[in-house]
Amino acid sequence: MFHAKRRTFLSIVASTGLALSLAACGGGGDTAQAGSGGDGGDGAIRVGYSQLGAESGWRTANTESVQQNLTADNGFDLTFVDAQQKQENQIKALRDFVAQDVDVIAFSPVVETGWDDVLQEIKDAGIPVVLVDRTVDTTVEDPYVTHIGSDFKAEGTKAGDWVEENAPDAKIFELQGTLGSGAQVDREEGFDGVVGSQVIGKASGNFTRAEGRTATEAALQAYPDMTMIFTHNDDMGLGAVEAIEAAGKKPGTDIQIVSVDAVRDGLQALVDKKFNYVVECNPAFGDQLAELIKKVHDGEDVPKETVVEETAFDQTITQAEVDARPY
Ligand code: GZL
Repeated sequence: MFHAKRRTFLSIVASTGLALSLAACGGGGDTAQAGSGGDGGDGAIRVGYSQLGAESGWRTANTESVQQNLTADNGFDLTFVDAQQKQENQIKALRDFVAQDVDVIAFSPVVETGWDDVLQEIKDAGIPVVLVDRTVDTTVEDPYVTHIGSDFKAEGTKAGDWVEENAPDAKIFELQGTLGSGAQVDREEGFDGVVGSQVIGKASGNFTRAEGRTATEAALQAYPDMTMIFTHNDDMGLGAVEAIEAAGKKPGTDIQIVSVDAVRDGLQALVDKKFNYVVECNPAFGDQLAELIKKVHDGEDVPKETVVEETAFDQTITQAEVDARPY
């Protein structure tokens, strides 16, 4: 397709430094675009970004980081679309980006599967994909240029290691994220790989506080002997705190809580002794994402995978440390 040839041509031109000479020679309709690497106008990189939703404190922080870095001043023309956690909304946004012939598509897939058709359409259009945060499971060959995000399995393993060390007799209810999402699948695999024999029940809270509370209310009835909840994110864990307290029990004591994300509200629960251990999942990688997109657009080599750096926190964390957190 012309688009594919044009885009391939431009990326070769840009990456071999021919753009300037073509611009000087006035080599045809695309020369300006070759020189500017964008829509021929202000030279900004036109990015279509499909964000999966606004379901959690982590997602809010991630959206802020992306929007604070993919700015006009930083050389971007960003179209940012929130899918409200609906895959069909993401697929529509991705198709719109193809129709708009953006320079780069970036998205965080709400679940791992169901992307084959649209990823093939994007590939046929010759538009490079930068995968952000979540992961995809697709039959499309080489569907994206690069992925930036966390190692979710390592996060689950880190949580399991703490439980193995500090609560080897715990009877654990696993409060899972959106079923079929990379974060849910891999955190479950990592955690259960260490202490799966201690898990007495599982249910999804879809990464939201409200659904985390509802799932925990049911679990407290179904598993009255639970002594711990492993929650795949802080928001569901905070919903679990509400359910545990409504049941007349003490979160962090009667029922310990191990969580993932380390947004400020989650760390505050740690200071308040309602959470017991929190594995960090860093959402603030918008600066790294911006640099990756620039390199992809300019046809420069990029790593297939960029894993963001993360740590973990226990109840030794101080209020001052929590107050100093950026999100
Ligand atoms: C993890 C991210 C997860 C967070 C949740 O990178 O995809 O989605 O852990 C968010 O808070 O909903």
